Amino acid sequence: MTAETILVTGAAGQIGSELVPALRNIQGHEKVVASDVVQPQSGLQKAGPFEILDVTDQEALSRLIQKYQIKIIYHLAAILSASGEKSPKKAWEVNISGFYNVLEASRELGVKQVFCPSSIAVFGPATPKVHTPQDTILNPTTIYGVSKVAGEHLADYYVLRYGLDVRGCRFPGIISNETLPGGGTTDYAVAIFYAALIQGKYTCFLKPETRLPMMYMPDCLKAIINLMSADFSGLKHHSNFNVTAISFSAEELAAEIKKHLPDFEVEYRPDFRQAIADTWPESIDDSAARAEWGWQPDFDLARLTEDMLRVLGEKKKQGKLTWVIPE
Ligand code: VAH
Repeated sequence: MTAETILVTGAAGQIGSELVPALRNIQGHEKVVASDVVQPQSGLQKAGPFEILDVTDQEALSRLIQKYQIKIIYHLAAILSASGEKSPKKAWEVNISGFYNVLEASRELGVKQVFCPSSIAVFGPATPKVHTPQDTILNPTTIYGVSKVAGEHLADYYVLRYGLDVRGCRFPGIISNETLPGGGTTDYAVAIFYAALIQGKYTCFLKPETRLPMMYMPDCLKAIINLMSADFSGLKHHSNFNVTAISFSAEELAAEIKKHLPDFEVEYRPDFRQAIADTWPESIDDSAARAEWGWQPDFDLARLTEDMLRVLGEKKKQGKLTWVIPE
């Protein structure tokens, strides 16, 4: 049987820009259609099919699914936590109406599998902060978190009502070195590496003691690919698996970087994103993912830091490490 055709929405984003190449290596370049509302920074469109797509346009989405006979959708298009607080209406439209469009088009047009990431942003002030359980109180305080809770329930409705194979993970902060993230509260943990190499100093928008669950991109891709390969009939959860790899505070990350760059300095100047981070867990219980589909992360803080500085350091040597460090 020939490999089934995949659609990735939000392909120009932090996860999409690395998931598309990973899927193309597995499925074949012509079998993975990348899409986004903007042209990607990386060469995604040169390495295989790329389409401009606004997921809030249900007709355009349906036309794309029919044009390529899409059978699997990785739906990554979303407005993240910090950006969402600046534009709640747009966040709801993209995160929920967009997801509804994907589920409805999948049901109508014979798409077999849908992946949509959820987030630790579904948790809130009433959620246990340490070793946060799989099944617990979800009282998010951001529109992003609200949209992800709604998305989890919408996905499970499509599983129960229509038997659609929908899967998702509640990702922690994702750290990566391919495409700069945009609009996230955990983005400090990416920006700090660029600042360390470009300026030798970083102004962190969270307090030094702020501890959050995090994951390196290779582990994020591993989780997505492994979950989507699991036997659906063996899953008790579907759209909302807790997954994590590490938990660290901003000052612990800074100290790990200083082991490699001893002169690196960090100043802490919390902004509105501190109030968001304060509502999220410090650590996550991901035993359900480990039990139901064998989840197991590979990168700890030391290995992540070493790899980030190696890859970004190489880009710096080639004169390709550019980024406007927001003041
Ligand atoms: C954000 N990076 O900061 C995303 C993520 C857990 C946080 O969902 O909004």
